[in-house]
Amino acid sequence: MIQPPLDLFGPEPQQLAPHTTLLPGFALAQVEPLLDALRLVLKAAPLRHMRTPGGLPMAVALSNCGALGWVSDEHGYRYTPFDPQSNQPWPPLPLVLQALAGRAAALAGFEGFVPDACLVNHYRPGDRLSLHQDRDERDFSQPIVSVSLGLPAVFLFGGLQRSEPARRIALNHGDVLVWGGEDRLRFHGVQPVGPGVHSRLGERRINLTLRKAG
Ligand code: MD3
Ligand code: FE
Repeated sequence: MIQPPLDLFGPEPQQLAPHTTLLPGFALAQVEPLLDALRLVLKAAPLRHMRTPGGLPMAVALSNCGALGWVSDEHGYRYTPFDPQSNQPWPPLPLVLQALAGRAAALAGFEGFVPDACLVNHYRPGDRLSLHQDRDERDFSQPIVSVSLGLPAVFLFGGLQRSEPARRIALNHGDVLVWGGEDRLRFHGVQPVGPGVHSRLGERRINLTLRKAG
């Protein structure tokens, strides 16, 4: 039997929509430096369950790094320069993460992307993120870059209206997704993470989303 050549770095970029590119395994070569940087970030700004404006705690635990961080509380959603838990600035955006996001964005056609905010989403098996739009950033012409680590997840890739049916797309450890342009305001979410133990991260999925918020 003829075998295809072994592709150590996964398949080619996948164009999911005109301005949405999945880069399978793009972060794999940087996982250890990323995790080292993340450890420092979470030591300074621990993961926490933020409350929705309705008062309910979110299933996903989150934190931030960069000049701006996203917070949710009884007053609503917003980006702030200070961690309300410590009244200190959010930890700086690690260079390894900023550089990875810049390279991924450029590959997807967004040159010169310089993020100023990175949300850290932490999922345990069973945790989900319901369908939403990301519209708290100032400039929707700037893309968002997401890095998935740990347990796999199925993300819901919807349309510009909540009522449109969503496609289901697998996101695996090391995958990077870039979306911008007309896809920037698509509804999206994450299905409940299935049970499992990832060889490096254990019983968790971590998603980093890099944004230009300010
Ligand atoms: C863009 N995070 O933090 S990122 C968020 O995996 C957030 O933690 C998710 O949504 C997570 O705001 C998803 C990847 C993603 C998935 C679907 C999309 C980005 C998308 C659909 C349209 C546009
Ligand atoms: Fe989102």
